[in-house]
Amino acid sequence: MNKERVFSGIQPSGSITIGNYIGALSNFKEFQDDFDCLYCIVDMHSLSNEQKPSELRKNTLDLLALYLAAGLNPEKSTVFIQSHVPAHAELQWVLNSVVSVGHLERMTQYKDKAQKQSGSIPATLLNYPILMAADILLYQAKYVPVGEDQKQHIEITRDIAERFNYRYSDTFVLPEIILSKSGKRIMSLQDPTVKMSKSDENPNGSIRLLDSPDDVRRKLKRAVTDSLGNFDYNDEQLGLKNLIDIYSAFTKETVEDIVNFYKDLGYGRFKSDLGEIIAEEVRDIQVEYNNYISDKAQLEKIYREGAEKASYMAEKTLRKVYKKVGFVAR
Ligand code: AQP
Repeated sequence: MNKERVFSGIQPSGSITIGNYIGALSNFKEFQDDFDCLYCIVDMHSLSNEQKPSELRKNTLDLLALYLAAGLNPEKSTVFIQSHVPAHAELQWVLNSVVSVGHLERMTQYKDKAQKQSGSIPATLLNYPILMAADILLYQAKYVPVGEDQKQHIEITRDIAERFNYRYSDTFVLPEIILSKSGKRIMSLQDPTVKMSKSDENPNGSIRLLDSPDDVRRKLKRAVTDSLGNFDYNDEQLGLKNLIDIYSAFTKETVEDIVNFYKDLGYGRFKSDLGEIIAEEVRDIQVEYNNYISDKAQLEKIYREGAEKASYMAEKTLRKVYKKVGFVAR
């Protein structure tokens, strides 16, 4: 029996954070045995923000090594780099024709990120959701494990698929989001009203998977909480609430158990314990990461084979799409 497909990706637009890890990467391996999984490093998406070429190249290979360090097995999952499969860009072009500019301009992520641009807004930022739809629809993926911030992008992907299917007859599977059980949205350690992001310019706002254990502890110590001194989980104490979410994501303990345990011990002890918990997990990941990143030949073999497998699946969908829209077959 054919297994259902899972697709997800992360942009190498910086060094990845524990937000990316909790919301996405740490969940990827769970699907490997029961689903046909494709995990992509979406380097083309990174061009929605200015990138230094040498950093983009480094971050892409780092992310591949981190995928492997986090338990992705290329024998089970297709692990590849987006720009190695031209069908992503080709399908995106076709899908442009079923999306209105107005719809793209109403996307929350576009509005947020456009506002932060100091100069002119690159068209890649506006078109980002169409490329993301192409990524998913190319592989007829049924499930997409992502963080909560991507919910609207999955909705527009379904919308695009429905419009295409309506106009040209049934072609695409409608994908569904899978949110991680704990920590759907991890917030900045310096401002708990904004999402923790890898492109955050404040180095203390996020913990990176490649941060040293000492940096992890230091950032935790500096994390913004409040002066109420009341160990509780609520919307008046957003900094503490976020740290409890992170604690729960790393330990799998319930919020209730965490609050009960720390309510008499105080913020200081809680932050210091959390620093140790994250530092330990990050250290384990880094041991694996170092093994992979030091073997460039092996990384190259993995991304080449991944691109070959992904291209085979992608081309099949693209041929079907080209035929339906009326392109003459080559
Ligand atoms: N703070 C977060 N909490 C939970 N999940 C998160 N994700 C991102 N931030 C958080 C999830 O990580 C996956 C990869 O995201 P992406 O790289 O494709 O883009 P993003 O959501 O824009 O991530 P960043 O870190 O905020 O990157 P930049 O700064 O480049 O925009 C997705 O599944 C996302 O939900």
